[in-house]
Amino acid sequence: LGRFVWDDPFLLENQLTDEERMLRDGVNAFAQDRLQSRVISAYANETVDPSVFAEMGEMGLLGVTFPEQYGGAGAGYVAYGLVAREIERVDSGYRSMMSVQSSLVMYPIYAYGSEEQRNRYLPKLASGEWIGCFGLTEPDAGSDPGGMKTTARKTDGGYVLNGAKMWISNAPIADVFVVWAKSEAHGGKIRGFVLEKGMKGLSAPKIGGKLSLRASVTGEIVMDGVEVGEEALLPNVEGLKGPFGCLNRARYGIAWGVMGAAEFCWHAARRYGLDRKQFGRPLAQTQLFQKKLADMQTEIALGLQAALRVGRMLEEGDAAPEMISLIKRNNCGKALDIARNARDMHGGNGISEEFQVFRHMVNLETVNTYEGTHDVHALILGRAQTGLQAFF
Ligand code: TGC
Ligand code: FAD
Repeated sequence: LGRFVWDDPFLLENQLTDEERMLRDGVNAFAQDRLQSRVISAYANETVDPSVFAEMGEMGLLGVTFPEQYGGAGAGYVAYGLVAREIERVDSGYRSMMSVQSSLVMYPIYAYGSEEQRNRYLPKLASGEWIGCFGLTEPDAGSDPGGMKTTARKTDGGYVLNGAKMWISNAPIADVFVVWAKSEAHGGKIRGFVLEKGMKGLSAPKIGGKLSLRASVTGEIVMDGVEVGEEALLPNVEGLKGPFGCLNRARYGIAWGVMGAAEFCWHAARRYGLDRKQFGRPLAQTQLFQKKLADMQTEIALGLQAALRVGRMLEEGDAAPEMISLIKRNNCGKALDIARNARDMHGGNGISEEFQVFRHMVNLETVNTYEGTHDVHALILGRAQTGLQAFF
């Protein structure tokens, strides 16, 4: 019979290539050294350090799946997932910064952009010299992005954009804005535009009072008659499948990332239970405590195995969006449960910043909501198995 490794029950390790393991070890060292050292104070003070992007860029963590010609690492989707897992083991906000840059900004420019757009933006986004954001959500269009009000009106030399985006990661510090708008010249269809900081009429005020993801900055994007040339339009996609194509990649990365946050919480709860004694014995020697640890171990092992499977299918070109909905929904929901239980298992210490499980728990509330809420992904899966549309 084979051996049982308690923290890697299905031997995920053996299912990775040497290159993937090497990359993972490098990201783990980077995240533990450079990100872990500042996260507690960044979160407490809600300070976002834009130099995190350049540091990630230097490590080759931005756009790992893109060809080297554009500054990427030419790696696969499993490698991308492993990067997300190691970064989110420290904080969901840092993973958010990485995944928006890679999947929501670099991807649409790579997949839907012209060669000029690729050459202008991708290398600087990959190095972290430029920071990107992705504007789909609006104050009145969240789960239903098709209800967006932002418009692009055709002019002689280009377009004029009007509208407002809400809850946009990185927006206040962004240099590059990928925004989605209904274009009159294209029959009201949704089109993507690449805007740049400093354009007249473009602003990105920070959203204050955030009690989650405080190490990552979130803002609005206000477009008040922003004039752009034809070269700002992403030429090769129209309709909602444009933004959804990006979301597929980001949601997939999140499915790995949240498992990193969950692993942190699980290991912390286990360690705490071994160290802390009540009623004359370690908490970890009680049946209830062990049951909770077993549930955490089970859900994480299953969640990682599912993410790996979808990653390999993405690499083979066989992954369906519904598979991604399934793992995004399940892994976020399970990670949130695990973080809440880990918080409880730490007793009073569980609410202290020092033990970090509370921060993970509150972050995961956002991760369960953004990129399609837990319930919206249920409706996507419900539609796929009944053929019935239950959104409206
Ligand atoms: P529906 O009729 O289903 O589809 C409209 C068109 O889009 C196509 N499509 C997809 N294409 C590729 N991948 C997918 N996953 C796709 N899903 C749909 C579809 O084929 C169709 O194409 P066509 O050519 O026929 O027009 O659209 P619907 O309006 O009924 O939408 C329903 C619903 C609920 C599934 C969708 O709107 C949805 O997923 N809502 C959730 C919104 C969301 O995820 N927002 C995310 C904003 S970005 C963000 O949160 C970033 S946080 C990042 C961070 O900080 O890490
Ligand atoms: P709503 O759509 O109003 O949903 C509210 C509740 O109603 C949810 O529980 C939802 O599941 C439920 N609901 C909605 N529709 C239905 C239905 N048909 N049936 C049953 N229940 C339903 N967006 C971007 O574009 N770019 C970003 O970078 C970005 N970053 C974000 C960062 C943070 C910190 C946060 C909090 C959000 C971010 N978002 C971003 C927005 C995010 O994607 C949206 O918040 C999310 O899609 C949900 O939209 P909403 O907040 O409008 O909620």
